Amino acid sequence: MSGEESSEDVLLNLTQAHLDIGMRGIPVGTCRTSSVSTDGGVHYVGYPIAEIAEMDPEDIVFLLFNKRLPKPQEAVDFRADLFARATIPDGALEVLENLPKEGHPMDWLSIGIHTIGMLEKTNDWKEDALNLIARMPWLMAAIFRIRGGRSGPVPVVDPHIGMAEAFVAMLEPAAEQVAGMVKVLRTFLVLHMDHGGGNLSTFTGKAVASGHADLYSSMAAAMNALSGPLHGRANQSCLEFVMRIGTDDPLEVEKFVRNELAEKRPVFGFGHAVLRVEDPRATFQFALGERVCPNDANFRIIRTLREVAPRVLAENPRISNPNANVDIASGTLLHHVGFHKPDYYTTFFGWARVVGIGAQIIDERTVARNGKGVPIYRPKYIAVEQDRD
Ligand code: AMX
Repeated sequence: MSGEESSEDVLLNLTQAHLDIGMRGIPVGTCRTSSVSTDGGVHYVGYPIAEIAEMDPEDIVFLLFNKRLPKPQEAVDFRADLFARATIPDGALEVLENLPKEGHPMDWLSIGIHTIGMLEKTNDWKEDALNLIARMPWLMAAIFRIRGGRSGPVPVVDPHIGMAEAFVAMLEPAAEQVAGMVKVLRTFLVLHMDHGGGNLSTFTGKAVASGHADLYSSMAAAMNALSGPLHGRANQSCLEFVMRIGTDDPLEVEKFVRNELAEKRPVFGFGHAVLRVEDPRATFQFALGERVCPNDANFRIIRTLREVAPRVLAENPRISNPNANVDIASGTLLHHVGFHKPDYYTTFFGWARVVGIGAQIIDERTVARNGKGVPIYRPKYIAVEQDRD
């Protein structure tokens, strides 16, 4: 904007080329839970993600809701409150048992959230958000079990063992798989809980909530947004992509990457809309993989990809960030510990995001404008004149 130009002038002078850009970079609100910088990645309430990645997921829920980490007694009390909410409304299991198995697990997650809301919403934003977070391990386990052919009640597990721990226990995997699954899932949840305000699913959830749809309906909408292949479903696509490569030989990997680009297909696990360095969440997961599964076949491939792909992608000046993003390693880690079906990976992402989106909806609905809440979203679309016949 020049010195003399008012914001109204700028608006009047907007052209179609300024507008059909998916609102990239246009400020539309405020976010109290997290921020994303081009060189530092995501920070939760000011904490760089790598600093808190191995904390208990429950403490990060507290952080995002209360904008500070809990003191020791507060952490105990918060867990007690959260886990007391882990009751499942009658009828929810029956609805899930009757869903078409052909549907994507993300569709099940969205319908599951909607169903729990229909059965038990309180219409208090915070109560509903905390209740849903507490019920997510059960909902996730129910989806995994029913789709996997195990109908009937989900085993009753003491929720106090922790969110990730309870979900894994409800799945009843082989005893030797439990520790690995819990370790990778706890970190996955923390890394994916929030990512600023403008990503599509968070924006969608807040937009729907701005019309005073309830928390569950808003969250189901957010999950539908997350399910797209350009958004949350990229973590599924990324492992499928890695499996297609099938070799960790650097020359072969480079040939594969170049061929994908020539065929106009994305090199999954690289690039970012905001970041201009490797995503710290990718850096963290690579370090975790070196500890957990250094010789895993997929891990060896992504280790080579991390060396090769940025160099090849950087040859194209249009690509703003040729470095690894969060999706490069999460599927490999989940696969290694026993979650073998990539089409379920976005549900883990959704589970984690329920926390950040829930916290952001509460902020917009009950904190913004001195508690009055942000008004209903109503952006302006500029009409484009069409020729009449
Ligand atoms: N492979 C191939 N082409 C890529 C690319 C990649 N990894 N990253 C960017 N490009 C292309 C874009 O498609 C775009 O092409 P166009 O000019 O023909 O439309 C051009 O480079 C410029 O893109 P950009 O400004 O650098 O990024 P963007 O904001 O448009 O897109 C992203 C960001 C993540 C969608 C893109 O980098 C991509 O498609 N990556 C591969 C898929 C992937 O890993 N997705 C996970 C995203 C993780 C996350 O953000 N959560």
